[in-house]
Amino acid sequence: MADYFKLNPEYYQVPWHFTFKGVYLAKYVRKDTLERPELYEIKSDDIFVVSYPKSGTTWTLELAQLIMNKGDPTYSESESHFDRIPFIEFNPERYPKRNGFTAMQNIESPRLLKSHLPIHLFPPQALQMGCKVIFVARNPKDTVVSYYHFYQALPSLYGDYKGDFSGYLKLFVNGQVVYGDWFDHTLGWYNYVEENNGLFLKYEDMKKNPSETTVKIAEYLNCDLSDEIIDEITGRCSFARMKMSKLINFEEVEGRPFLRKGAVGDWKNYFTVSENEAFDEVYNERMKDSRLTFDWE
Ligand code: PPS
Repeated sequence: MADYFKLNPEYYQVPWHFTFKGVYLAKYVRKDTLERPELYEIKSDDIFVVSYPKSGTTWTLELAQLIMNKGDPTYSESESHFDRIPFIEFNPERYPKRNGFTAMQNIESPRLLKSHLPIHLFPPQALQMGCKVIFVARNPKDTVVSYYHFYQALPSLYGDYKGDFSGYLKLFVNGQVVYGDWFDHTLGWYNYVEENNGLFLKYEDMKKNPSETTVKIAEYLNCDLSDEIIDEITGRCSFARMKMSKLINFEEVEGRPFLRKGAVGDWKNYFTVSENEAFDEVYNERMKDSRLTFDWE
């Protein structure tokens, strides 16, 4: 990386951030369950959708929930996405109803659960019990662009980031954003999922082959669905339809839509040529021992 992404000493910090086991986090992530993950009462039939933020989590969760309900949208249409699907480590002051730890105790099994925790902070009993894990990853260039917008959309979670994209990219490359280093996060989960029969999805493949993605998730969750239901679920989870839904494209995001562009390759509108070259250098170095690859457009 040489010095290209070197942070200056006054770089932006989320005012309420903290670091736990090397990972940059913010206070909406519960500390007690990081320190004592055994507090989570995990059940062996729990199903987790895990990701680095801004990678297609909401999309994957909507697909999984409709699949688990065999295409019946009644439950998915009953309340907000964020109230239906517990986000296990989430504990926002502003939205107490969305406290994931409590919410996960109040839904029926099999429970569909969301987490952005890196693997070394994830409740280990869930892995020991063999819970199903779907990990969704997105190429890091589009991820950082989406995260940059999200920081600005939610000052109540991320503070008052007023810098430009170049400044944000530096934070991201240095792991100084909430949930930390993208490379460690993604590779940690990739290695686990590959070795332990999890399902590894890539946002770019989901965009390219949406029906195939629905089939893959259905097979992983042992749900035998007709082609008609697969098509119905895939259609309901299209970007256009999810963007229109008030239950998903939620209103609290301050003036910016949660579902923004939903595209592959938007990074080209943000990275300069030299940022792109420097990022590729970092990427090639950090990914050199992995078989994991991404599409960029
Ligand atoms: S979060 O807040 O971390 O859980 O966000 P996450 O859901 O992981 O990622 C948000 C980005 O995914 C896009 N998105 C979709 N793209 C295509 N199709 C569908 N159905 C879809 N649903 C969500 C969303 O728009 C965010 O990406 P950007 O690039 O910002 O648009």
